[in-house]
Amino acid sequence: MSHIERRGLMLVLSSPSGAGKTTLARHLLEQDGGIDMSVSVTTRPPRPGEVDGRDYFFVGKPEFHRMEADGELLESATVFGHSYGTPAAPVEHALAAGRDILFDIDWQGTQQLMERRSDDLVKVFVLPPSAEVLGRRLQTRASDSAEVIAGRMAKASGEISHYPEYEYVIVNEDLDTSHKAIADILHAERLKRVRQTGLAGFVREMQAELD
Ligand SMILES: Nc1nc2c(ncn2[C@@H]2O[C@H](COP(=O)(O)OP(=O)(O)O)[C@@H](O)[C@H]2O)c(=O)[nH]1
Ligand SMILES: [Mg+2]
Repeated sequence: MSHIERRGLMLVLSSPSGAGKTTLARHLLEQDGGIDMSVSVTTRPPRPGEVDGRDYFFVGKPEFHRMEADGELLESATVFGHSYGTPAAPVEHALAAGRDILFDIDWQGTQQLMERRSDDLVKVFVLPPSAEVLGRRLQTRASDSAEVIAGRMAKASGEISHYPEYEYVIVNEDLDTSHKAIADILHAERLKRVRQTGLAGFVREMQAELD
């Protein structure tokens, strides 16, 4: 990237459960020093290995509702019977500082962000390569009960139907290829003229020297 000042962007990754979105998100965060994860609040109980404040902020229903009522959430939605939401303050700080933010949120949250922040939004949908692979991935995720897995399978088709609301679609067949696709999207989006807020001044100075 050039030294020209820019406004951060909001990269949204959505997909049905089991498409590999979380793996892709983790990899991107490791590889790219310019993007931070938006850590959501949820009323879902933590899974084994999940860390409060890293994977999610795990809160009770009263606290979730308070945050909602106080306008602390940029968006919120109910997914598989639990509430999820994006704390607004860290997002605003990061964007103003020219950092990008990655969101692992569903289509409902993406629609809300579109209403409020469409200029800053870059939307990527991740599809599994096949129904079979999706089913296998959900089954090997041992931390969920059979009941939960069956529920997720049944909902996958409905979630997948939202892919046309996204600008980019990645069919996650091969992880390396998908990692590269996301990095390419991010690089191109960062170069968009409207995001390079320092451009006008930069060009003006150049012209002053040239004239
Ligand atoms: N709208 C919205 N969706 C979220 C948020 N956080 C997580 N989600 C979505 O909720 C769904 C369930 O997430 P999770 O409980 O971690 O299970 P997963 O499906 O195994 O990733 C996923 O589709 C996430 O993208 C949030 O803050 N807002
Ligand atoms: Mg996930």
